Order: sequence, then structure tokens, then C-alpha cells
Amino acid sequence: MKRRVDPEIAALQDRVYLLIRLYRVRGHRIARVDPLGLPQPAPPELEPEFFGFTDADMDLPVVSETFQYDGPLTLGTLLERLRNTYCRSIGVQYMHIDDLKVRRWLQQRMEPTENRTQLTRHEQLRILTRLTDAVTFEEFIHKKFVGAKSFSLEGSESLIPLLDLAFEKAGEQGIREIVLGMAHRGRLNVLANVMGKSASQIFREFADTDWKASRGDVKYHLGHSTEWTTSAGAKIHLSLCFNPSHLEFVNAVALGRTRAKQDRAGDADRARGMTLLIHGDASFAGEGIVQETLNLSRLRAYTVGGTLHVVVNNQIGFTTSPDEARSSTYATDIAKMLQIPIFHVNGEDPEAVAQVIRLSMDFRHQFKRDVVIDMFGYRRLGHNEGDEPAFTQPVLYQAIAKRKPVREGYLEHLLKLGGITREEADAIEAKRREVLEKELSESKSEKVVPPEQFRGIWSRYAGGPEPAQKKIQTAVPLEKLASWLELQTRLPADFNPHPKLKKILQARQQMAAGEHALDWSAAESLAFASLACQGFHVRMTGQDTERGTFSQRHAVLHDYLDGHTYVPLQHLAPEQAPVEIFNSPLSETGVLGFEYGYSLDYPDGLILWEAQYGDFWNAAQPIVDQFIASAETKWQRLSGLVLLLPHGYEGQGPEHSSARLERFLHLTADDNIQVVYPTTPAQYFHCLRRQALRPWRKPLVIMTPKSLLRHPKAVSSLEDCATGSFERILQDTQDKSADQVHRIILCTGKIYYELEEHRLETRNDHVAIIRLEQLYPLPTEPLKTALAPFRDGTQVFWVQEEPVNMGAWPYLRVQFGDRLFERFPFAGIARPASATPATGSFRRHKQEQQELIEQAFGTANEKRPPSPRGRGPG
Ligand SMILES: Cc1ncc(C[n+]2csc(CCOP(=O)(O)OP(=O)(O)O)c2C)c(N)n1
Ligand SMILES: [Mg+2]
Repeated sequence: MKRRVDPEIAALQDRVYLLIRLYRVRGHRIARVDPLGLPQPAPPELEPEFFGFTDADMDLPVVSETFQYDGPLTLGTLLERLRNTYCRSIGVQYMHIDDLKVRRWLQQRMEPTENRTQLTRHEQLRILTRLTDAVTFEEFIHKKFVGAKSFSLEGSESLIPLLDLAFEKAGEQGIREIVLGMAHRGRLNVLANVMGKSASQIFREFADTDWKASRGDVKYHLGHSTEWTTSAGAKIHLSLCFNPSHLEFVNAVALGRTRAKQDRAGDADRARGMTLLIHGDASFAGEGIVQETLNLSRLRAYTVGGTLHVVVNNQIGFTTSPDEARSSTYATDIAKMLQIPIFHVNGEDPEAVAQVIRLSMDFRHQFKRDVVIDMFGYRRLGHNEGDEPAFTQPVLYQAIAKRKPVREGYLEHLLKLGGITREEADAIEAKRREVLEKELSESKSEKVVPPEQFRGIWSRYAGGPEPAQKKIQTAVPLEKLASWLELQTRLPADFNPHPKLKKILQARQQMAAGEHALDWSAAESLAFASLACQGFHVRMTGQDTERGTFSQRHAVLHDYLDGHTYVPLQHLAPEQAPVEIFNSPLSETGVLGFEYGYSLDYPDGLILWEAQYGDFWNAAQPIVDQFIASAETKWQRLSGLVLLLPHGYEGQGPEHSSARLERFLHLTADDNIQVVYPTTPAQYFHCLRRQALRPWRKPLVIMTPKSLLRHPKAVSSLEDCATGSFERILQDTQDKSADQVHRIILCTGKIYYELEEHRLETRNDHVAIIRLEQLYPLPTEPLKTALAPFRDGTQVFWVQEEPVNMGAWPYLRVQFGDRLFERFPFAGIARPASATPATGSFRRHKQEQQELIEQAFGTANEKRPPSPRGRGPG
């Protein structure tokens, strides 16, 4: 028999369910998360009147099937519980999560407890002590280093107990490594109070005591690492990444470091390591790298098992207010792209902060997803200590002036509870100040801080200048090469390759048998195979890298019938190191930052990032400028990261032609990077192997081919890989007497093949062609040797495809001037100066290319418009 439901009760109950739902969805809008309590509009749907409820209805009994609370409820008590859970010091956004199980899990954690945990007296004292550490440090700095820039944490000091609580939880969860990334705000405080950096060292940096042994960067960019012990005795290694001023770019780097640490430890579950990123409110909302990094979070190639994000939301960015800084409601709204909760919490309520951090860490642990804490506070001072904030935010700063320090507020709360006396609290503070005084006097001593040595996994590696030419054995016995090529063509019996792939596999078999010359991708696969079999982990990522943009690589094969994948390079030998080749998402900054970070914690691997076309790397310019090119000088951090950048003029337009070689050459100094443009598969093979095998760790930028991938002349033999090594200079392939040669062409990369073809076609015996395969560090001595046979005064032309203001010419011109080694007049032949790298017209490209070649040989038609391309500046 159907149960009759009183329609009035049913209607009431419907309204109650809606009410519960709306508090879950929108309760955060009226949560008291802002310590300044600035007015904010309240959504009408959170008012009982919106549902037609009056005060008289508050005693009505209601059923709370979905609300995670046991026991009878009246409408009044339900409302109170909803408000306590969702609208006190914590506002939570989680109803955008699609998976009901995840939402239920969160509800079960928040609703029965009204999103609050009872802290023990011991825990409360620990929070108070950490707050005291934070506050005392800031006060001390202001007093002792008046007016110095420190980017104080004042107004958001709860960050320090928050981190402390996060580490406590991490210890319980078995996390043994945490990589932290953070910007300027509160960084010195974190270094001193969390990262275990000695305060005296920080004070020396304030006083600029060690300026002669200058470390190359300002104090609030320096990283540090330390061993942290939790109260339960768990040990966690903390690494705070060095970072540039460029806000948020370190995020991707920190993730890459974590992933490398996990991979190195064989932590496939991603359970031992964690990334903790601390963001600013303006930068989290404003910088695109935040989105790129969030997007990595659940991808197989990039996941680290969840990142803890903490936004230190001081509700301002320099002088910019939130309404000028973002179009979204919260600074954190971009994070709603992930299936994760976002907790907004009032930083002046340290116990709410404690609740949020525990819940966040549990969520991360349970679901291996990111989680975001948006901790509201304010910035007591200007952007830096010398800045006047009331010029631009007068009203805000009147409100801020009225706030008592967060420690004071919390202490009053504890005094009321009676767990501590003011004398005890004062004693904690006095002790901390005493320690700082001692550190200050120590900092004034004459002790010289020795430069940091490379330690741990880096102890076998070196940076600095390129070591004198000690030959590295990069050649590999021919039989091994043949067998690795052959192995790559053997597929499991149940694997059905794409019909067209069979031809590619056959070609590889022929290469293995010595019946077919080696092409570019075969040489690359042999470099990877040989290194993996020597124990080097190979990791390569990039857009469409698994197949290869030019359909040249086919490193990951897809079964033609069911799509499952097979990676031949992972099946070479049982004891080989992993070869990981992954498609990246369509991102440059995020992915390149990640791989750079990975390389920081994997010196004994070959870590490569490939641009789809070379020009796209400039979307990641800050990673190149701020990390790759300069990290060693600024922070003594080494990296052996390889950038593969398809480059070459094939008539594809202003983009897809140039990897902006000039930009890299412009960045070179102090042997900071290597720039090469190899012309043969064997050169590429030896160069990749040299990168892993030499203990010298420097980023390697390789201009890689497109048309040369299938060029019949751009081939090598297996013997070329079984003998020799990477040659920085390739001498002319034709043996000519000095008397014969009237003109020497110097070039790099693809143009060589066109020059050579022209020389053969025109049977020109008077021109020698020398290839510069390594552009930086510039192989001056080998070049001298290559030029030695020729007569003094022979004209040397640098010939390049790029416009005269691009390519290698401007760099070589600065290096050599207009004479090479005092012996040869030196000039450049290039396309005319241009604002774009190349023309958009294929026909025009062809004509330009032809003219260029003719001019290189001195046979250009003089009737053509005068000097269209010039011979280089000056
Ligand atoms: C990419 C980048 N652009 C601009 C700046 C200059 N800058 C330094 S701090 C800052 C404001 C940052 O605001 P927020 O992220 O809220 O951090 P807060 O200083 O408030 O803690 C700006 C614009 C920078 N450091 N990096
Ligand atoms: Mg801010």
C-alpha cells in the first residue's frame, strides 16, 4: 500500500533539502573568512525567508536524510548547524566536484563536526608558539634593519603554524619528502622558522656582509633544504626551491622536482613525496602558469599524487585591489577546473586554519588530488617595508591599523580558556627574542661562509667552465647498435601494428642489417637505447612527442585493433633503466618548467623536452631566462636538461621556421648552456650520449631537423655511431689544396645540405664548406685547426638562412669582428634584416633561398635589386 504523505510536510521537506543544498553550494559566500570583515553581498537564497520560512517555523521538526548528522533536528537547529559548518571561519567550495563519493566524503568530514576539531592544550600551545616565532621574527627584522626590504608576513602570520601542522600530518601519512615553492611574501620568515636556515645567515644577507663572495641573487629568492622532525618523530626532508622574482613560475619546477624524487625512489604510488606551493592572491588569479601547472595535476606523465596549494591571501597585489586584479569572485577560482575542494579560511582564527589543513591533507592523501587553501589575511605594511600603502588603499589601511596582531588575538582566546597564563606566553616570546639576539651578534663575526658544495646525488657532477677536451667514449660497439635497432622492431605476438608502420619497422630492420643508412630518428632511438642500457633514465616529453610531430619517431606504438600501446624502447634488456616518452599537454611554460625541475633532481638521467616547432619555446621564455640560462650563476643549481627545437627554413612561414637560435646565443656567458645544431644523425647520437656521459651538467639546446629527417643525404651509417664522437666542427668533406680554395663558407645546420648540393651541381672547386656543429661554447681552437690549411686572406663567409638580425651571425660577429683569427676577412651572408623570421609565401621563400645560395658562392645575379640581404651589419 502506498504511504500517503501529507502534501504540506512534503513541500516543507523539499524546501529543507533545497536549503541544505544551497548552504553547501553557497554557504561560503557569507562565511566570515575575511579578518577585515569588509562588506560583501549576501546571496538572498541563504536567508530562511527566501524559502518562505518565518521565525514561527524554526521549531518545526525536519528530516535531514542528506545532511550528515545523526539525531532529530528542528528547522532552527538545522539552520544553525548549516551556518556553523559552512559559514563560520571556513568557507568551502566543493559542490562542483562531479563524483558523489568525493562530495559525500567531504560532507562526512565536515558536517557532523561542524567543520571544527577540538585541539588539545598541547596543540594549542604549539600553534601559539609557532605564531610567536612568526611575529617575533618580523618585529626583530623591522627593529634591527630599519627600512630594509623583507616582504614581511605581518597580517598573515598563521602561515607558519599552518606549515607546521601540514608537516605534522605529512609525517603521519608517510610522506618523507616535501618540495616547497613560494614567492617573496614571508619567505624569510619561512626560511628562518620552517626551513631551518640560521637567522644569523639571514642577518648577514641583510647586512650584505658577504658581498665579495656574492651569491648572485637577493636573499628572498634563495632556497634551502632541511630535515624536519615531527612531534611523533617522523623525519621529512624539506626543500624550498630557489626562484626568480617571476611570480608563480616556480610552481611547475617544484612539481618536476617532486616527480623526479618519486621516480628515483621508485615511488610509483606517489605516496612518499609531496609538493607544497604557497601563492599570492593576485598572482594566483593573474598568472597563466598557474592554470598550466594545475592542468598537469592528473596527467600520467606529470602527476605527483596531489599538491597542497596555500594562497596567502592578503587581499592586495602591490597597490592593486582585488576588483582590479581578477574577474572571478575568489582569487582561487581557476582551481575549480580541477575536481578538488577549495577551502577559504580566516587566517585570524588559527584553530580554523588547523582544521582546514588537516582536512586538506586527508583529502589529498585519500584521493591523491590537489587541494587549495585560501587563507585570508591582510598585509600590515606596504608591498615592501619602504612603501606607503595608504596612497592607494587609504580605507583598507585604516581597517588594517585597527587589527591587533593575530598572535595577540589567539593568546586572548587561550587566556579565556585558561590553558595558559600571560606570563607563560611572554616567556615563549622572550626566549625567541633572545635566540634572535644571539644570532644577530653571531652574524657580525668575521666567519667566511664557504661556497656551497654539490652534495648527495650531485656530488659526482660539475658545473663551471667546459672541461678541457677530454674525449668521452660515446661510440658503441656495432653489434649492440644493430641489436637494439632490431629489438625495436620486434613486437609481441598479439600486437597488431598499423599497416603503414610495418614499412617503418622494415626500414629499421634494414638499418640494423646495414642495408639501409641510419636516419635521424633511428639514431635518436639508439642514443636512448644505449643510455638506458648503461643505466641512464631517459625521459622525453613534448607535444605529440610519442609519435613525433613529423611522424618520424613512433616511440609509442598503438595496436591497430584495440589501441593498446607498446613501447619497444622499454623492452631492450631486463636490467635497463626506464625510457619514458610522453605526450605533453599543449603547454610550454608549464611543461618546460616541470622538466627543468625534473632535471634538478635527476642528474643521472637524460631529460629532454621537445618543442612542437622550435618557435614555440618562446611561450616559455621565463623558464629559459630565469632558470635554464641563469640558475647556475644565481643559485649554483645545475641542470642537464636537453631542449629539442625543430629549426630550419622550409617555406612554412614566419612561424614554424625558426627556433630563434639568436635568443639562446644572446643568453650565453660563462659556459652557462650548450647550443648545437648537428647536421648528421650520428652527430646527434654522439651529442645526446655526450650529454649524459660527461659529468659536466649544462642545459643543452639542440636545433633539430624537419626536412632533414627524411633527407637522403642527411644520413649516417651504423659505423658512424660505432666510432668517433661528437665533433664541434666538421671539416670540408672535399679535400682541397689551399691554392684551390678562394672562398670558405662557414655554416651550421640544414643550410649545409643546400650549399653542398649547389657546389656539386655547379662543380665549384673553389669553395670550401666547414660546418660549425656546436655554437656555444664556441669551439675556437677546433675552428682554427679547420681553417689552418687555407691561405691567409681567403674570404670567409658565414652563411645562414635566417635574416641578418637573427640566427648566429650577430653573435659570431661580436665574437670575431670582421677578421677571423687575424688571418681571414669575415663577413656574413643572410636574408635581409626582418621583423619576422621568415616569409609567408612559399614561392618567395624558394626564391630567397636560391639567391642566398648563389650569393654564398659569389654568383648572385648582379642585376637583381642591390644588396637586398646585405652582408651582415657593417
Ligand atoms: C611575473 C611577475 N610580474 C610582476 C611582478 C612584480 N610584482 C612583485 S610582487 C607583486 C604583487 C604580488 O601580489 P600577490 O601575488 O597578491 O602577492 P603579495 O605581495 O600580496 O603577497 C608584483 C606585481 C613579479 N614579481 N612577477
Ligand atoms: Mg596579495
